Amino acid sequence: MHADATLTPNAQSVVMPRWTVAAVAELLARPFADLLFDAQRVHRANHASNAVQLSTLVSVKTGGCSEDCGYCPQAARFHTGVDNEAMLDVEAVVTAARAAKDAGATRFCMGAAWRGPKQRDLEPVLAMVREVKALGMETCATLGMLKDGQADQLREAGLDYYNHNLDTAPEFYGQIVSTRAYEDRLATLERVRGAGIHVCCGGIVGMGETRLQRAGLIAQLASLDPYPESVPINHLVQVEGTPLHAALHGESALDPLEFVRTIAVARITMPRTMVRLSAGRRELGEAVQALCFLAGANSIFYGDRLLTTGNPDVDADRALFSKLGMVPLASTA
Ligand code: SAM
Ligand code: DTB
Ligand code: SF4
Repeated sequence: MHADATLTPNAQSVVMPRWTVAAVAELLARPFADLLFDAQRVHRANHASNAVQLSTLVSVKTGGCSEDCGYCPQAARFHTGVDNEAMLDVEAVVTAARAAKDAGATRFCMGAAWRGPKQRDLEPVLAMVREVKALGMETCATLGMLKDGQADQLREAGLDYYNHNLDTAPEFYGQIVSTRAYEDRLATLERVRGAGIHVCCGGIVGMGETRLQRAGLIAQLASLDPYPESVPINHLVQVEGTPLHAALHGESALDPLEFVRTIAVARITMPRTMVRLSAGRRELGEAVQALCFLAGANSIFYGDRLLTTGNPDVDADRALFSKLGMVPLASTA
């Protein structure tokens, strides 16, 4: 597929072509129709056209987080109206997973508002993973930074994917989060890979980053070796009380076409990955989402809630798929 000069990254290795920030920035700057055309071509060469993978999220431990991620309603230090709740019990999670499966989701992702799990926190999550896996669903968890051995325990329990986002370019990260470093994220991703768990890793756009910084995020993701199996691209959901809410930050929302470009570039640089249209779908509306699918997105978070914020309801998504002639992807579990 790299025969076309417009799709050629700066190859540093025969096995894994490396994408430089400059090469990704060049892609982002292409005429919109050319970019989408190439993204759709890469998409069709690597995936079923018109198929969308459905992942449902549940927050198994909400709020009270010790970290200071500027976008996040669950950080204890921001006054967002999200309370520090107790962990859900295993039965409640299994009930939610069964409902998600019945609604057509193939993957179930369990999220926790932690810097990382303590061993006593991990035990109930391992039970959740075992039971959700037993339903015949793909399992995913996002629990923050993992210590040595924790990824192996998750793998043994039956975890298929671990979500851990790089979120933005390395040089912008310090302006968004101060309680941990980019390198900490990369270290957890290595532990996840080392344990044989599939990597789900993406980021957020619309946080006031420059286009070059968006290119920096995509270049980082595409240069992970191998690149992630799933790449969630979130559009910042501005939550009142967080530092990145416009009222405090003064940032205007990102141009939706720039969001579509980011999706297209993720597709081109990571041809085989599942590009997930993630947070912010409600705000994007149907037309922009349709452009995102054309740009190569082939997965969504499906269900009425994300973790603490809203998502299009299941009926609205079904109606959208029907309008677009799209069909849910069958389970690969
Ligand atoms: N605490 C764990 C961690 O930070 O890795 C897992 C849960 S955390 C909520 C998962 C991801 O949700 C973040 O990395 C970020 O990409 C996304 N996220 C959180 N708040 C968001 C918001 N307001 N808008 C868009 N994405 C958001
Ligand atoms: C991801 O990249 N996005 C999801 C999931 N992984 C865990 C989370 C989005 C959270 C949006 C804000 C909220 O609902 O709290
Ligand atoms: Fe905590 Fe994760 Fe939110 Fe950061 S993104 S404040 S680590 S829940």
